[in-house]
Amino acid sequence: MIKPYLLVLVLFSVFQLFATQKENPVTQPAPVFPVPTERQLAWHEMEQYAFIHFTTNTFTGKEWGFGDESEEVFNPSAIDVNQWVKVIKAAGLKAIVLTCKHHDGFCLWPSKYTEHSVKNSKWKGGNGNVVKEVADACHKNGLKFGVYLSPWDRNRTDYGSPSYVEYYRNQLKELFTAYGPVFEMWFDGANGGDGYYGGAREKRKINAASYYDWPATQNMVRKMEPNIIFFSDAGPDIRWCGNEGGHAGETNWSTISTDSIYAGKSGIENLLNSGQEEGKNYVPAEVDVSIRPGWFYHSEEDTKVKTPEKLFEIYLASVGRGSNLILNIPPDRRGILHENDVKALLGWRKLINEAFKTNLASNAKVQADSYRGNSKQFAAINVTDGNKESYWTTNDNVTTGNLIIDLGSVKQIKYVTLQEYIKLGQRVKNFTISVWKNNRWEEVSKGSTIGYKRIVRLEPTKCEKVRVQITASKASPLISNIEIY
Ligand code: FUL
Repeated sequence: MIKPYLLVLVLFSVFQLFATQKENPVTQPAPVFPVPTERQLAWHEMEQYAFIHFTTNTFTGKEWGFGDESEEVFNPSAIDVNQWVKVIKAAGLKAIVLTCKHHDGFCLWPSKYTEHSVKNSKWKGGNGNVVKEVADACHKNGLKFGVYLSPWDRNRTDYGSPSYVEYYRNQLKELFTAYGPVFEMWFDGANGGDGYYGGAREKRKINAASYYDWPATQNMVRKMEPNIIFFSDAGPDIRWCGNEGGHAGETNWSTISTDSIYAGKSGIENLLNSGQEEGKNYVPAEVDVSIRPGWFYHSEEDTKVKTPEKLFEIYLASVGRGSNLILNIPPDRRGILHENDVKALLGWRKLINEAFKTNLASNAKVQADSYRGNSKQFAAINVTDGNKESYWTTNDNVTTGNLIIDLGSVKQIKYVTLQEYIKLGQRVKNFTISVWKNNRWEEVSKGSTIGYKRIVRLEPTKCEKVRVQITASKASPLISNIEIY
């Protein structure tokens, strides 16, 4: 017979246990630093947008104008930026980044700081303004607008001296005050050396690490546009992916240590392509590639426009590896996107729509081998609930785990999309995907990083269940989304 005082003790202990559990709900994992900023998170969600290269090169047939081109050559016969916007939107792209000034120094807006601009062209009798037209059309039609302002300027007499940096900053003031909001500022480290330079026609090399004093320029721009995303080889917000061929690294860390890299530094392409697992800064990669061999329109490349299939491969190697894609579509001499480019873009969109039409994992049953504190908040079901704010994760000391998605019946599958909850840092180092077939698990793919998004293409296969195994992670893995197509 149990003694009454013992019974009281047991009841009291049980009560205490519940009370402490109530006081200590399962907490979310600690962040793994560095973590993305709010503006980087918003940028990730854009996934893909357009690049537009348009200037005197379009009319001279060059890729890098020398800087001595007459303003008069810029004369599109039938410019229609609404056509650009319409096609770009239909292709699923979310923004346009425009070459407001390329290396030749010609400005697509009537800058008050130079004569080398549209104001001295024949186009619209010198009263035209491409930047304004494009910014207005974007903002009116729900696309974001971004600027490319080449730091290298082969036209300017004072390129290489401090006054040029002031000129560059003045132009940024013009652009950001008159044509905002601007979501992204694109600048590169290209400096081929020689140029017109106001008639000097010589070679000029600058010290890319110090000449432009980028931190001061960025502070100035950030004051005008607090949410601006700065692109350069080295960030600070997003980095170059290290090539212009359309592919982020198979292993792609959004983390990298930027203290020793700067725009224009050579020999860092591989580093930029894969990022660094232990990188001290969060600087995700952007993949820039042109739909044609060149960045500018050349009629002889009309037959060399990338096919929808090639563009689809690029999509998988960029967006499908956790980067954003900036796809260049150069307007022709009429000032519109060429028929062949339009056809390729729309064909590409169709391929994406077909491939990712029905998510077989939407609201599917999921099982995990373990989940954090056995709390519903971190259970497996969070990966198929369509809510990007919810995620599956494990206890602090557990850095591996598996999720089994039940498709309900045998289905043919070809793609698996994985997403980490990156707000608390990119973590996953390795994963595998297996399918349940002939009463056993068959491994069908393995990969390294996931990050914001990873799209895995499989040999088409039929199965009823799919298993995603996280085999290595920096800390508890946090998976917010799994889709299966
Ligand atoms: C490079 C430039 O030199 C090319 O002309 C092009 O603008 C590309 C996007 O960036 O660095």
